[in-house]
Amino acid sequence: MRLFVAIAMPEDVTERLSAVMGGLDGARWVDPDDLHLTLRFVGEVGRDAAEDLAAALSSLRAPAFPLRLAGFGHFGSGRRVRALWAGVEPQPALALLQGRVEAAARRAGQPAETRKFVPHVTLARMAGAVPEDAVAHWTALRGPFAAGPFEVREAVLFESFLGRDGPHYERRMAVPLERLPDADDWEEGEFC
Ligand code: 2AM
Repeated sequence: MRLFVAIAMPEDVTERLSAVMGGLDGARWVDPDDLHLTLRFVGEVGRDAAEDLAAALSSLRAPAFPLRLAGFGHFGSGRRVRALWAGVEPQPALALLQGRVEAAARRAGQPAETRKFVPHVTLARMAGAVPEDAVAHWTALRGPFAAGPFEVREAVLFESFLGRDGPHYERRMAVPLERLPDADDWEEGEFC
């Protein structure tokens, strides 16, 4: 099975992102329900490796945190952009979570991820040769972009199915993040 660990986007952020998606020739837009921020791509693994990964993830501890999306970016350059994405405001707790997910993957026997972590939410992958100018034009038309903040309360292990209409993802396991007690959550009398 093909696995990755990610943060799913809440509905209001999905709506904000869907509102800007479209209008770029050659772009294959991600299904809004599938929008996510990848923490660790694992790739194709057998059942034993998947079970080891799930076990390592189940012992992961990290705090919940607020996350805000901001701006657009892309991978690839010149005459060939590969992907268009929404960026993420710097958030040390996100880097901490990503580091712990990476450590869990290593404990589960996965090879180290050598690429630098560039947090992003992919909006479109390019079907043909889409030049950087076209992407810059698309970005300029949309003006400044921000969404959230929203509270990241879990990391999710997803299974990816590659189909003719693009990939489709299913949740396999949720890793809850630790929330600091919020005054609003306390029941009356809890302080005795
Ligand atoms: P992307 O959004 O930048 O394409 C599931 O495929 C997720 O894992 C995608 O969000 C994808 O990132 C990410 N990913 C990272 N490395 C990948 C790889 N080598 N192949 C496919 N997806 C990868």
